Amino acid sequence: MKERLLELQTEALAKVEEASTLKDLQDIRVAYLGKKGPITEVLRGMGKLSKEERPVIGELANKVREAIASELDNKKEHLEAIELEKKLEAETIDVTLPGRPVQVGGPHLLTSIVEEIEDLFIGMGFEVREGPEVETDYYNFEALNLPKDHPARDMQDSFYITEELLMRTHTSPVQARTMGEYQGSQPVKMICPGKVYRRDTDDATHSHQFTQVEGLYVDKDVRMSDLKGVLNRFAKQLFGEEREIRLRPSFFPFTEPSVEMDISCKVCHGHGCSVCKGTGWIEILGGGMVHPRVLEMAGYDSNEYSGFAFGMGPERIAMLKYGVDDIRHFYTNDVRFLTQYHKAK
Ligand code: 2NL
Repeated sequence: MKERLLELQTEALAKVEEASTLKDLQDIRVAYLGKKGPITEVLRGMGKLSKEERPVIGELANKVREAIASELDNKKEHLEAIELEKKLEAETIDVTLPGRPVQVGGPHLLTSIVEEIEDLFIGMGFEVREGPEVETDYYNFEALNLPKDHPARDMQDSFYITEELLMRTHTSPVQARTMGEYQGSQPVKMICPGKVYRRDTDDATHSHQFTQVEGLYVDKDVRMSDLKGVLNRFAKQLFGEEREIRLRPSFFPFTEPSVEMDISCKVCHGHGCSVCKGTGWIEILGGGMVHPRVLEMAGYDSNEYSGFAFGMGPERIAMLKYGVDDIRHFYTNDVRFLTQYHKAK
């Protein structure tokens, strides 16, 4: 029996030595130390032994069992360490690999243009003001010399909400509100950018919702030459110092006299091409001297105060500056269009 136990120990230790996986070790543990294993079997047969032999064999069997168990534990620790090492190796991060590009957003072309226009006028001492998009009939029309029966109201088919409320058709009501607040007590020098709404069928050059930037300068002794000087600086800074401007007579109900401003065509330098339709000039905005009735309605004495006003469409400005051929590009938000202008300035 003693020999059998020592034989089992040698055999088991040899197998532990050979084992290369944790599963091998588990199998060896079950085979040698399990309930149905050979050592348990030896211990079961101890009943047949003499009184003197029994403690000797019992002690040896326990020693053999401990020796195998201890070797199994050692080997297990060793295999686990190797496995961990392998896992760490497999999971190493190669920091020298190229990174995955991330899609970065940027300002919308319209936002960039409006901000550029704002910066130009801030530089000439204008204040930026905003106002409501849902307006009263009074501020949108009446205060701008467009009484209820005025034929010019037909020109601007509007989105009405009630008889008295509508989506503003221009940003002028923001200026009428500002003048109305001051009631002739101080000068006004402001621009107002924002969304405006008109009942129109959308196509390449029309949109039922678009943006406008209007400007107003009211003070003592403001003249048409001040308007021309401010707009000339604006046009040259936005489109290039080599561009020229010209003013043509026009009509708006809220200005008298009224003008339209053109800039010289960059493509043909004034000789005539398809961009300027053969004229050498491109129309970019309208303006004029604030109508005395508009000043009076806001509480300004038109004998003491005068002013100029102008309005432009940033979509049109951006289309001219960047050669965009369809106004709908600003609103359909195709990323292939939008991302082209992320670095534009
Ligand atoms: C255009 C023309 C214009 C104005 C806007 C204005 C505002 C006040 C008083 C007088 Cl409070 N006028 N605004 C004047 C003339 C033209 O806009 O073609 N806009 C896109």
